[in-house]
Amino acid sequence: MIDVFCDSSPNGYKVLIMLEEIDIKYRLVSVDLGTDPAAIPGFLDISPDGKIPAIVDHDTRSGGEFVPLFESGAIMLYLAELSGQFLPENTVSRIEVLKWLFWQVSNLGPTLGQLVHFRGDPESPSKTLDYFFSRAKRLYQFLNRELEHRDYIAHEYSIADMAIYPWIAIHENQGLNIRDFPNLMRWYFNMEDREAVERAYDLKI
Ligand SMILES: N[C@@H](CCC(=O)N[C@@H](CS)C(=O)NCC(=O)O)C(=O)O
Repeated sequence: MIDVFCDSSPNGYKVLIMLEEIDIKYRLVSVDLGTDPAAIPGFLDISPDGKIPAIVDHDTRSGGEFVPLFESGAIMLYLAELSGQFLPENTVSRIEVLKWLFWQVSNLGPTLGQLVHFRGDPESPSKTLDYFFSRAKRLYQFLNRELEHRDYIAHEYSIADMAIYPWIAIHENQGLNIRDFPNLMRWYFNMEDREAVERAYDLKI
């Protein structure tokens, strides 16, 4: 059994989509980030900086140890290795997926996260808003170009698509119109139609 500490934010949904895709039992522990993280039993033992998502695998599948993990990219990788799904074995295909996964956690997520943060603060300077908006638009344009000749970002459906989707799902909060990016929009609606994605977003968190 895997415990998943999560809230309804993009970093959390990445992990929930993956868990819904694979056949592994999990228990969702809802985390209200507005409250004291120390009040959530076990949370800071798994995620000492109080961030979600975090998981602990109580089964001793991986070498006889419990596995506590924070950082969504590491969690996605762990679940892919555990299930043997959504991360190809072949080195060239595997590294392609990891390239996009690292790109998501180091570039797409932080940029779009900052944009959403500053857009939500009425005191944000327009210079800051303009900066993050232009960086975000560039990332959307990049994804749109990359998806022109393929259905999924690393060719086959993978943990990289699952990591990217929740950030694009909140495009309205970023002031971006998905219809301005037709290849990205096609990918987005494909993703939205997946049963595992629907189930993840239907969860009561
Ligand atoms: N790089 C981390 C980011 C995790 C993160 O920033 N999570 C946010 C919610 S989306 C959080 O826990 N924020 C609470 C805080 O910063 O105290 C990951 O990909 O897991």
